[in-house]
Amino acid sequence: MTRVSRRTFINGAGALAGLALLPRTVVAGAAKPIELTAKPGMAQLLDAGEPKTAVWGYDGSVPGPLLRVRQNDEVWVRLKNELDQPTTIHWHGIRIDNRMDGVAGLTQEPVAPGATFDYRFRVPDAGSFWYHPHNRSWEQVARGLYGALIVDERDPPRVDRDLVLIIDDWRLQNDGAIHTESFGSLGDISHGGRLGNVISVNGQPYGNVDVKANERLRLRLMNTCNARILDLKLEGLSPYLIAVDGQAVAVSQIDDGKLTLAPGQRADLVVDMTGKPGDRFAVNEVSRDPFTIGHFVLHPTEAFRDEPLAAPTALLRPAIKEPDLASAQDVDLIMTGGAMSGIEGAMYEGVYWPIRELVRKHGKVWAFNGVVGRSDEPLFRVAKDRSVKLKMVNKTPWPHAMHVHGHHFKVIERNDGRPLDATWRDTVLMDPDSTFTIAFLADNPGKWMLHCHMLEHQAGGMATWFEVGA
Ligand SMILES: [Cu+2]
Repeated sequence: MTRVSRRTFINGAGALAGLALLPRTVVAGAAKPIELTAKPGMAQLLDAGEPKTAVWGYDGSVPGPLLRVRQNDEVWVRLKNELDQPTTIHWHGIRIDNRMDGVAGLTQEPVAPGATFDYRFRVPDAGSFWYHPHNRSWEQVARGLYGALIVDERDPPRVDRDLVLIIDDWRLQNDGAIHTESFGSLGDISHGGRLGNVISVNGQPYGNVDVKANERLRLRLMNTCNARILDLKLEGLSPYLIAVDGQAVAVSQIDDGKLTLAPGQRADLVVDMTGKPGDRFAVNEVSRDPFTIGHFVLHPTEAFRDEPLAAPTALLRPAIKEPDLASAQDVDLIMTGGAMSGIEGAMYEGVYWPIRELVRKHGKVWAFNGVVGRSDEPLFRVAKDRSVKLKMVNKTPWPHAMHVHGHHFKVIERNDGRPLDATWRDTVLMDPDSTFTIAFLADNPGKWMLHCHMLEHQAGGMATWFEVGA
């Protein structure tokens, strides 16, 4: 069963409903906390008339409430856990106070069922971020625990509408229920991760958006899939890329409308609905198993304006300090393991295991520098305000979405033939058998995760941490 394929056909024939807004927008920055309750809920992920899906969500909804705050303001969220297992919230991409980073067992104890935890932090960067658990995330994110955190610029660019589009995939049974038996399956862990068979946009079956000709949208695209790399194409449109992983970039026009988002990544686009009344533009996923995610549906008679607006100006440059490459601390990270990789064995919990036992006894298949998962010792320690040059060698036949906590980095060397750019990222997609060197200034003290954001790879061993001195 691949609903992903079937949906392509259904979508062409079905009635077009407008995409609802995210369930609830909460403006943070107040004098009292916003309560977010992690709890079970129901979502209509399949078409109307088909069964609903029992999910876990923040306030029971998928996605969770859209949190909105202005740059440099404070977010104060009181997480209440009404699940039957411990959880946390990680604020993906925020250069955050380490105590608020939400990594169970590293920056905090997991929040027990029935307990609460207050997350209180300032947001230094404007942009598009998201939040999700960092405890059993391969299960908790797949069940629907995620939401968007938008940090508004003090002087936001002029657009007619600002839309968050959160794209997720789900592995559902025919009765609409989440396929829970395959959580943590060795097949997923050792291959490309848990790939769903149903796509949702903002928790709905399709991302159809009613627009008018020459309307200008800011689209905040987010990939919250456990493991699916999204090769998106805005058919017939030429969006401007204005930010990546929340951070402003030099404005560039994407002539063919194509954009790749690995799990965890975000892109901000400014897109003009350059067409005539009645036109439709599909948003397609164009990789090996193509499908349609939604359409922009232009009003049949009315235009928003006669001509599209002029190209947008760039957002303010990120306030991130450049690393000093000459004095940087060099760190090597050798990534091994996975199916068809020929790894012989690795260290796990202080003991060397041959690969067969590692798999059979522990369900682990990946290693960083020969070590499976997070151990007591960090991958490296670095003094505060020293730069780090991290050379990541992917010796596996699989792509990986490498994510650094607490810092944004630049890719300063890559051997996959793609050009270097000045983009600040928190997550970077590495091809199989590729080598990337990233650099950042370690200016945020604390214990920070470095892991693959394909959540089954993370669970299967692709996770480590580093420590920035106080
Ligand atoms: Cu990976």
